[in-house]
Amino acid sequence: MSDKQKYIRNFSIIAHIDHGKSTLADRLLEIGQVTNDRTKKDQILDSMDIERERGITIKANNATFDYLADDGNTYIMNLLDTPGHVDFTYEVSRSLKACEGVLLIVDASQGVEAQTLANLYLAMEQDLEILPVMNKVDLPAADVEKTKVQIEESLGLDSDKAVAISAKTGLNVKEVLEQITKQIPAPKGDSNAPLKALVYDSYFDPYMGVVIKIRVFDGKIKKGDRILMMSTGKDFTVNEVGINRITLTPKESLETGEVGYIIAGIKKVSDAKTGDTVTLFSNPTKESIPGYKEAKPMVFSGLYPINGEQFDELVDAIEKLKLNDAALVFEKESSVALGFGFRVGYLGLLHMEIVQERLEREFNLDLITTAPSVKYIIRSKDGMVEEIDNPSRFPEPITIESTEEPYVKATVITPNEYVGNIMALAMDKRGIQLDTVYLTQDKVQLTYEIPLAELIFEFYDKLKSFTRGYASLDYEPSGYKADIKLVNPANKRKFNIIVVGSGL
Ligand SMILES: Nc1nc2c(ncn2[C@@H]2O[C@H](COP(=O)(O)OP(=O)(O)OP(=O)(O)O)[C@@H](O)[C@H]2O)c(=O)[nH]1
Ligand SMILES: [Mg+2]
Repeated sequence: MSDKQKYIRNFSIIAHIDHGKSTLADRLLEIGQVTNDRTKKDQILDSMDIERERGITIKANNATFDYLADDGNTYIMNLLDTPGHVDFTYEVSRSLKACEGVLLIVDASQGVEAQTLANLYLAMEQDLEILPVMNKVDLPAADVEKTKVQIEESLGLDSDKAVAISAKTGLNVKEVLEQITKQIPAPKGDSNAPLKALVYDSYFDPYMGVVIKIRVFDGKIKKGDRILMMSTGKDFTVNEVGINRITLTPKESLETGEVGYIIAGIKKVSDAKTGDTVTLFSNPTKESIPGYKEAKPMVFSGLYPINGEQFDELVDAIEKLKLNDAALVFEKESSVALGFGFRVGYLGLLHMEIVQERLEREFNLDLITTAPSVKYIIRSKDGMVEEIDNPSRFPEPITIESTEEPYVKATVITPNEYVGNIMALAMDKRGIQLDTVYLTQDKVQLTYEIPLAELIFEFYDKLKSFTRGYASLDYEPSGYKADIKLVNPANKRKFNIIVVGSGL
């Protein structure tokens, strides 16, 4: 391992929503002198307007800084800040592939929540080093001792390792960096091997074309190199390589273990695929890096330009957005009332809202979406099996033999005083209880199997109001089950809502 490689640390910051990831990133970037009194602003890595207005991260973002550690060595730190909301878990799993370790933040005034666990499992699947960090200790409600118990008992991590910090005031934040240098391993990889780099994200810049974010696993890449994109077989010449220090900062080269960006005159967005492997044209690596699992859309809706003449612009816009949002799935469709548009698959309702808003803002379009729907499997009486996510394509009920609908495994974490309310809500939403685990004396984890259609349309809002905002929710697909409501006349109401909901 080269000397330089020994002092590289790549880590993601992961946590439940609002536990302070982006605020901690701010403090780390101050220490790394990437930002200063003049340039700093709160949650600086939340660079999109929508993120700033809503106060949440929706897009993973990275930044690189130098850190002079107490051992006298200067480390190259690359941090990846990730979103906490369940709809954007795909961003987290992509970021993790570029890292050797994670900071798992737990808000010490709230304790372990549903996405704390979900994100912990993602990091464990990737075999990453996990450093628990207790945040917000400046708050009067913070309870460090109780949080330590949860870190031990619910997360199964060593709480002695957990640093207690305030990302807001900066208390103990430097200690987090020291722990990163000591606990998170340097990247492995062979600097003499042929170039092997993973495309973990990209975006379209109107001036520079496609900017590709990469993690170099073997070899190195520099300006002037002729590169090969392994999944498409296309080759390009590198115009610029560099690192992100809030602004893109060109460098001579990117070497084994580093995370940075390349610009290679790629104009067509389909030529830069997230999950692809970049190698050298003249000396390619033999094996590509296993890419990402495709994100599975959960919710579908139609997306149409209000002004039909904007359809071509929408085609261009949605392809460019896909570069920066690998979870987006779409296909062209048309409707009598709305003309030409797209059927789009999203990871959840917030994702749906954000996609529409980004297309409108970033590409200056006026759009309408049709009511969201999940994907049903319909078996008709003549033996046909169809997957239908568009309510307007539902066959006549009389021709239907049976239908199946998607279910999810939903995990709710709640203070125990609300357990009764949640059970009533879940029953009302056709949930099947699978498990109840006491995480601590006063915190319970309930697991349900519940129809996705019920979960996305009302469950979350009701859960929040039934528990005064204290419960948290995570979910993952768990397959299809018979959908009784379509064939049972007593449940016709629901069927009507979905069909009427299509409206257009
Ligand atoms: N009192 C206090 N507030 C904090 C601290 N860290 C973060 N906050 C506040 O908590 C809120 C959420 O902080 P963010 O940094 O945006 O949280 P996040 O984890 O990045 O949120 P998502 O990216 O949306 O998941 C903000 O209002 C912060 O000011 C802290 O140490 N103490
Ligand atoms: Mg954030």
